[in-house]
Amino acid sequence: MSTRPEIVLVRGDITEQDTDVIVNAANSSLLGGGGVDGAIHRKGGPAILAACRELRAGHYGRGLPTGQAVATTAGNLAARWVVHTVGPVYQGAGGDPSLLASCYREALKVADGLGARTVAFPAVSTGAYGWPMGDAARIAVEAVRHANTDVEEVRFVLFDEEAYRAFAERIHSS
Ligand code: AR6
Repeated sequence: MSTRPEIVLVRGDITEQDTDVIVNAANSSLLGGGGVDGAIHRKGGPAILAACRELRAGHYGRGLPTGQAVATTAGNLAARWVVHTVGPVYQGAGGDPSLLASCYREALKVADGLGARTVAFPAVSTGAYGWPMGDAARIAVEAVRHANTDVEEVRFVLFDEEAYRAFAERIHSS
């Protein structure tokens, strides 16, 4: 039976996490990029890109749509799987948060399908895609809190102090 996952905050580098799954803030091409995506491919090695290319050659011929998630091997990383999700690009105040919430929900669904119990997330969309950190933290924490999942621990891995504070405020304010 699903219970609410425990939420843990860590300041650090997501590629160093030993969770069953680490989530990649990818783009629709699944073929790599900067930020978290670049770090995961660099450290995880070529097996991840090879798996992404296979996905593109198969079911995801047109790429992974925004708000969805898909798993690959984690290559040389300590995690067992990488779950790639594509966050929305921030379109300005009043933008629709549902696609960003969907990234967290869908990644947890994929993790459930794998039998994963621990999942590490970065702050999706808050780098190259420009989503303001405080708002992104609110959306992420709410989405995880309301997710129907068997995952026992969700670890938000925040790269800098600003991100860590934004998530800590959200967790402690409600
Ligand atoms: N560990 C944890 N967090 C990190 C790390 C890391 N190693 N590196 C960066 N961050 P971004 P997005 C933080 O740009 O906004 C890529 O090129 C970073 O400080 O990685 O969803 C993709 O290919 C920020 O707070 O993801 C896409 O094209 C957060 O992770 C595009 O960027 C997310 O920043 C996706 O943009």
